[in-house]
Amino acid sequence: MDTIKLKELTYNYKALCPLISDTTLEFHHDKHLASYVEKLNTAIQKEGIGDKTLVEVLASLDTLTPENATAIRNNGGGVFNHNFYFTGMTAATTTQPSKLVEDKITKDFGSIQAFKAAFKAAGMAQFGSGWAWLVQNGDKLEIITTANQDTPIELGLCPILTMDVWEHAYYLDYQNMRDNYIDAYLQLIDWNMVEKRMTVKPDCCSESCCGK
Ligand code: MN3
Repeated sequence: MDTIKLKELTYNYKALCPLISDTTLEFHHDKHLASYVEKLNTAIQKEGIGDKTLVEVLASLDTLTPENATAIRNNGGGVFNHNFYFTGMTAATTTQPSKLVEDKITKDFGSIQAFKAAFKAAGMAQFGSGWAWLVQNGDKLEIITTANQDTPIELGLCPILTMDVWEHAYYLDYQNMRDNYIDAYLQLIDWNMVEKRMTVKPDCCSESCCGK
C-alpha cells in the first residue's frame, strides 16, 4: 500500500451550513481525519503492508502482527470511515432517493421514512463513540452500528452509508443533543451517492466484501 494521502473534501467547509458548521467540518477533516492518516502511515510503514489496499487490510485484520494490529485497525478504520462519511453527504440538500433506491429501501425497511427512523434510532443507541451504517448483506439491506473506528468491512458487509456519532462530529454545533445532529445529518444524505454505491461496485469495497 502506498502512503495514504489526506483526501480533500468534495465540497467547501461552508457547504453544509447551517446543519453542520464550517468550524466542525474544518476540525473534523483537517484535524481528526488528518491525524488518522498520519498515524496510519506510521503504522503501515512498520508493518509492511505490501500491495494490499486499505479495504483489503481492513478485511484481514487478523493477519496483522499483534504489535501493529491495534494501530492499523483504529487508524485504518478512521481513514476509511471518515472518507466514506464525508463523501456520503452533499451540499445539495435537495437530493432525493431515486426510484431504484426507494424500492430497495422500501423492500427492507417499509419506507424511506421508516429507514430514517431506524437509522436515527441506531445512531442514538450507539453507546459512546461509533458509527451507524446502512450495509448490504447479500441481497438484504441492514442497519448496524460499529464502535470506535471499527468498520463493516471486517464483518464481510458492504457499506452503503455511514453516520459518525462520535461527539466531535456534532458537539460544537449541537453540544450533547445527538438527536438534533442526526436530524441534520438525515437532510444531508447524498442519495445519488447511495444509488451509486448500491448499483456500481462501491469505491470502498473489495469484491469479497460485496459478496460479488
Ligand atoms: Mn469523526
